[in-house]
Amino acid sequence: MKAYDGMYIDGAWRPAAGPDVIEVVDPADGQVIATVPAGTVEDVDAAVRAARAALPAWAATAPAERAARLAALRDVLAARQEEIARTVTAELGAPLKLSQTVHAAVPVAVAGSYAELAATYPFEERTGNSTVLHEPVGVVGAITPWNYPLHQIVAKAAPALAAGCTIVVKPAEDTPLVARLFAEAVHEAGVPAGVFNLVTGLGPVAGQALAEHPDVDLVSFTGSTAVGRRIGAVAAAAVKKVALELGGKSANVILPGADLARAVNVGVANVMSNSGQTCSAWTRMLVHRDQYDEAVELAAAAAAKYGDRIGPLVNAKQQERVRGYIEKGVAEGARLVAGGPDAPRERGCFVSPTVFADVTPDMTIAQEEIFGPVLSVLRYEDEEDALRIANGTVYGLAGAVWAADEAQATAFARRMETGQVDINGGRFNPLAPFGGYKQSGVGRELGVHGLTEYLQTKSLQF
Ligand code: TXE
Repeated sequence: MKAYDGMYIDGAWRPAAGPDVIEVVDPADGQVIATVPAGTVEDVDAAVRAARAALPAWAATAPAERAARLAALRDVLAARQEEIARTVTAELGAPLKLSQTVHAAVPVAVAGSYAELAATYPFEERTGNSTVLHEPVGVVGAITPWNYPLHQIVAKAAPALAAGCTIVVKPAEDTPLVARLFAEAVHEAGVPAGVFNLVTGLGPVAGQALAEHPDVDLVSFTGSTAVGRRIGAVAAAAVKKVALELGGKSANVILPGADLARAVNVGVANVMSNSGQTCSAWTRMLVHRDQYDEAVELAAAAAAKYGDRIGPLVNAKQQERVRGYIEKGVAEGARLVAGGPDAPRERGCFVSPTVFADVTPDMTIAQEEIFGPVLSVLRYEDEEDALRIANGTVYGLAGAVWAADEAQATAFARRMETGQVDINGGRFNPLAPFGGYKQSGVGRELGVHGLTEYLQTKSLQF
């Protein structure tokens, strides 16, 4: 057990203002692996002041210099990938292979993409008799969740830095250790003091103080819809900018003629990966009634193969919550074909990979975000019915369409009310914008669209 102290503020690890600490628990066995300081309003205020003081100089740096720092950051993250992967496995519980290939690898790609964008983005352009300047929004307050703990930080910090903003990050209480590693990486990359700051702490204390701080110009939040709504209200009251990346209930639509086995297997893998703790997970599989029974059989078999290899959930609270949803699915009449609300194990926050058949669109498990390894398989009559079901939730974050004919899948995807759709499996693209329609959020992350969230526009008329 290691007791870390200090918050990364103004380029150095400074003692926290108060004595309280947060215990970091390995959810695979319940052991406390570390403690970090629980930041207070005072710590947040010190960090925001440092970010404000550093803003004018950083905003005025040449984009090429910001690009150089981001390239250095990418290189440090790449060099420390194994350490990052082991840290994510310890505090999140993700299997080491997933931590290596996703949790540690994706941030390298994202940091690299912003090194390039900082160098190439037209921060100044001409239109008619005007020069349009794309200037940094200012001081960013970033509040991030634990599910992809490093990615969520990099997806905010990298574009903020590329834009010329300074930033204070409040990471999730479950996963502060990889956030500390990131602060070390920023330091090693030669980012000037005060440009990036880290305050560990509880959401309702440090998170709220950051969202409410009058000297924060933009709050960028990823997490639950309930907290997102509160942060949106706080930002609206202060007329400050806000970006929200919230929940999802994405549809995986398998059209007749698609490669059913592939669509089902990839679909199940998508939901089980990271133990289902992915906001964009395709948690509703939509299958034509003629292929429904076959799809259910394939999905149940695929899920049964995973077992505990998917890893535990992040904490006991999430485990309870997911088990509650599984019980609700059973109570509302869905048919369990894999997994189920098994009793809590002696050790670890595990939930078995679970598949429900005979799920109807109005059931709770077809409407609410479960955030666990739980797939609902729904039946549709025809394409219009599939579209109605796919669009029939308050969310709209991601989705998938499978068809023999790519044009048919694309035509369907165009009619989906959602921010991102994978056609016949898709492939991750760090430059593609990511974010929600409807209650899945406000704003976009990644690529050039992610960068523009951190910019504001000024025009000079001549
Ligand atoms: O989220 P919270 P939780 C969803 C998912 C999950 C549910 C609950 O459905 O089951 O949310 O997870 C900080 N003011 N997602 O409880 O509480 C908190 O410290 C300011 C979807 O972990 O929203 C953390 O840093 N900040 C999701 C962050 O908000 C506050 C990822 C997220 O925690 C705060 C995670 C407050 N009053 C959960 N209260 C996604 N979209 O990817 C908490 N926080």
